[in-house]
Order: sequence, then structure tokens, then C-alpha cells
Amino acid sequence: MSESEVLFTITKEHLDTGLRGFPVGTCPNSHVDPMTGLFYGGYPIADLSEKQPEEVIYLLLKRELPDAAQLTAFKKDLIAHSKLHPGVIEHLRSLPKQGHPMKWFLAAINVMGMYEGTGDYAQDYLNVVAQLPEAVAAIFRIRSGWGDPIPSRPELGWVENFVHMLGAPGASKDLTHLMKVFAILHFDHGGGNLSTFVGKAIASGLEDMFGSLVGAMAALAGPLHGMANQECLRFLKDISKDIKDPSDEKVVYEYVENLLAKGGVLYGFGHAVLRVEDPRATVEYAMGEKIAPQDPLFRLAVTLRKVGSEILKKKGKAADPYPNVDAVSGCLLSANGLADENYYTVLFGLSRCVGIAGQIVYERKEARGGKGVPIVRPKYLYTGPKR
Ligand code: AMX
Repeated sequence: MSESEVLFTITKEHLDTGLRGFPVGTCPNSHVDPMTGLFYGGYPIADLSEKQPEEVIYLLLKRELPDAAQLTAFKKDLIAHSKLHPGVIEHLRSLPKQGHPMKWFLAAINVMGMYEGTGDYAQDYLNVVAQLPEAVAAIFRIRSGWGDPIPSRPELGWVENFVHMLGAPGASKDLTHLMKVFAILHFDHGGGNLSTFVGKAIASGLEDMFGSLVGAMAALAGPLHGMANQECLRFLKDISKDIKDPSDEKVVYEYVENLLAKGGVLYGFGHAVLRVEDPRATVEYAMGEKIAPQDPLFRLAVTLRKVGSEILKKKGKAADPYPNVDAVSGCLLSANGLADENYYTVLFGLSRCVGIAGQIVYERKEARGGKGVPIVRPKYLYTGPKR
């Protein structure tokens, strides 16, 4: 692109619209296309969903898939950085149980930074990516009362070790596979989603990686952003109380039509950028037919996939009347042993920190020929009283 090319013209109507669609920078790691969905390093997400998570983590950091030797070396590097400071676990033990798991997650990252922060974004990237699975598993175990944290075995693999450390009572045999796919689908989502943008903006003031991720994860915790996955499962559970047969399209149609007529929201549908079914949801529907085919909440999600879109299209308001990633992920997690939806945003955050940390490394160490993006400082127009 030529330096003076006009990309976007800002008019008054664009003000106070949440920077929606304003180009503000470049991102080589991932992007979201309205019609074809999410890409990592130029690869469509559906082509990556069955890879090893470490391959995809490497791709997001280096923008190339690793060859066998590179993958082995990268895995070794992650293992070498995986020891979580015991002080983080001690801190978690002192947190109030009534605090939401996302608040615990923010506390964990903050304390990790106090023990492990080096001030070097690339070094801290490795520390945070390698150590977060242990911190998140400890949050589950301590806060849920499942027992003491289970010692880490990083040689098992990034997700395999996480599932091992979770030791979830009632975990299905498919939980590791599900968590691998879930992690890959949630690693990154372009440069401008709220949590990623916030994390990069904080880092632009040269706050370190850990502090930047605390801010990013606070942004993710909002119900219109990352906490939507928790709300989506609650929504499915609520509907299922009133509907006997989750495959009965007529009854589900009437229920959703009534709900929307009363001003309700059809959770798991719609997107700020996409204008087709989210390809991540497509992967999850296919996976559900294999790992949760009889689960009533999954069957309800499948019925909604059809009738929800029909109703939203008929109403004509939603720009994207199709399922998003959260339409299905919760029922797959609950069917496979992670039944408490309060933890779903933490699982999302564990994965999304990988992408955000990678984008922070790019903005701080590579962008603008290595100079880094300067401190973020948009302009707000004064509309208060004139004296
Ligand atoms: N149910 C009911 N109404 C919906 C709707 C839905 N699923 N999706 C959009 N609409 C309505 C909006 O409320 C808006 O109504 P208004 O004009 O009266 O204010 C109108 O359709 C136009 O909205 P839009 O431009 O299509 O959506 P948006 O970009 O403003 O918002 C989103 C996108 C995701 C917040 C919205 O679709 C929504 O609330 N969906 C349900 C919640 C959900 O599933 N969130 C998860 C999103 C995925 C993620 O980021 N994790």
C-alpha cells in the first residue's frame, strides 16, 4: 500500500461508535474476513483445528508453520520456561471463593508478572505462554475445591499437561481432544478485537507483558466479549428447562420467536465482523456429532443452528444472523466434564493470551522496522460547555 493511500474517511457519524471498522494499524499474525472467517498467518482456521497446539502457537508467533526440527526445539523451549513460581499458587489459595474465576485469572497473571517478569517482551512471551496452563489448572482446582494442584508434567504437551493438571472429576475420554481444538480455535482473532486492542494499547506505554495481559483479560471478561461463552451455555440451559424435545424444530422456533419479540437476545448468534456462520462454530458442530451426539444441550444447539438463523433473517435486524463460536463451545465443554460455565471465559483467556502476547511481541519488537508502534493516543473531540 502506498503511504498516502486513503483507507477510510472519518465523518461525524463515525464518532462514538467504538472505533468500529477504523483501520488503525497492521497485524501480520491473524485476520478475520467477513465472508471466510478467521485466518492464522494466512491459513484458514478450519485447516489448523486438528494440528498440534504448539504448531499453531509457533505459527502465530513466527507467521510460518514449523518444520519437525523447529517444532521440537519450540516444544523444548516451552518446557524449559514452564515452571510456575510456587508463590502464584500460594496467592491463589488466599483469594475469596466468591470472586469470579476471571478475577482470579487477572490476579494470577498479575502475580506471575511480579515473580517472573523480565521486562523483555520476547522472554516474557515464553514465560507467560508456558506457565499459564499451570496457573489456570490451579484456579480450577483451588476455587472449585477439587483438591490441591496436580504437579505439572510439561513433557506431555501444552494442552495434554493442562488437562492432566486439571484432573477434572467426570472428565470424558475426549476432553483432551476437545481442549486442543478449543485452544486452537480461540488463540487469536485479528488485531482489533477489544481484548487484543486493549493489551497492545497498554503495551504501547511500555507496560510489561504481564500488566498488558491483565488489562487485556479484564477487557475479555465483559459479557459482550469473552464472557459470552458463559452466557450462551446459561441460555441453552434456560431454554432446555421449558423444552422437552431439543430436536423439535417447531417448538424451539416458537420459543425463540417469543423471546425475540420480548426484546431478548439469541445468544450464540451474530458477530461484529462476520457475515456467515463462524467457521469455528462449523468445526465445533462437526466435532459435537462425534463427541456429544446425544447430549441434550448439543442437540438443542443443533436445532437452534437452523431455526435461530431463520428467525433472525426474518426479523432482518442482525447484520450476521448466523451462529458464532459461542453457540456450541459451552455444550461441548459441559458434555465432556467441564460443567461449570463460570470457568469458560478463563479457558478462552488461557488460549487468547497466546495470540495477544504474540501480537504484543510484534508491535513492540518488530513493527515499524523494529522501532515499535508509538504510544496509543487517539483524539476525542470536546463537546462540553464552552465558557
Ligand atoms: N439476538 C438478538 N438481536 C440481535 C442479535 C442476536 N443474536 N444480534 C444482533 N442483534 C440485533 C442488535 O441488538 C441490534 O439491534 P438494535 O439495532 O435494536 O440495537 C441489531 O441486531 C444490529 O446489530 P448488529 O450490527 O448485527 O450486531 P453488533 O455488531 O452490534 O453486535 C453482537 C454483535 C455479537 C454483540 C450481537 O450480535 C449479539 O449481541 N449477539 C448475541 C450475543 C453473543 O452471542 N455474543 C458472542 C459474540 C462472539 C464473541 O465475540 N465472543
